[in-house]
Amino acid sequence: MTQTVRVPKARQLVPRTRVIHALDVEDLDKALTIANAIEPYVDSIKLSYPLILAEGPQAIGAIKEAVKVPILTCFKVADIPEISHRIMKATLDAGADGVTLHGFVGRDTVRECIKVANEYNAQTLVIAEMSHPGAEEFMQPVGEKIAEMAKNLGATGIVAPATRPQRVKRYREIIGRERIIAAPGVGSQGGHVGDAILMGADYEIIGRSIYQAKDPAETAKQIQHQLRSRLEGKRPIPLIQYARHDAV
Ligand code: FNU
Repeated sequence: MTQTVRVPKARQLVPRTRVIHALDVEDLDKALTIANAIEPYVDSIKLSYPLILAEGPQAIGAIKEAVKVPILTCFKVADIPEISHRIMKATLDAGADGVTLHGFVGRDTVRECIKVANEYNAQTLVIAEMSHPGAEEFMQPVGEKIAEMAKNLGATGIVAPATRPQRVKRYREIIGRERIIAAPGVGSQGGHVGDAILMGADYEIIGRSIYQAKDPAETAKQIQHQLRSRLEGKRPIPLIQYARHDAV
């Protein structure tokens, strides 16, 4: 008898608030409280090693059940294709709607990850250039090639640094309007709210500035106001699929 395998349907990223919250706390109860409180002000919640190593992969499903927005996992997959395949599958089976993966490992791994993600209708964000200063050393010189590869292999989008908004602009030129750009580095890493979006990013990823705040929900709300007024100063906030890279 053949068994029907139930493939979970991934939630899709939709740009409403243009903020992805990096919920890098290490306690599930705390994560659930924050996730519930900040949900109205974010388009997605991104989970990573701090929470999953402390609470196990079931934390992905627990957070997903508590909110309606898509859950991204930021495991930054960077292994040989065979192992990356298994990491992707395990992550998506645990309930992730999208994943980050590294591009520097090359197209065979990236292709394999995208193939697995497509089976789940899940999103893939290929890291082209990271946001910390050290990324200028090895990643920046190859970042544009990585972005090009991600585009050609059909990734959902790329990760580019909000700490260097001019680089975001360059990456938008490379990947065109069909792919998304998520930009971490806002707040704690020094990037200003709105800079990356004005340079063509679709989303800004914000972690510590929200979850370490005294009142994460109030802070996320204020960030949303700040973002809207910054974007409105330039042009009406475009709640469309893709940001325009020629906005400034
Ligand atoms: P916050 N992150 C990042 N830079 O910061 N995935 C990258 O280039 C990248 C990331 C993640 O600084 C980081 O792991 F590819 O507290 C963290 O989860 O606002 C979040 O983005 C930034 O968190």
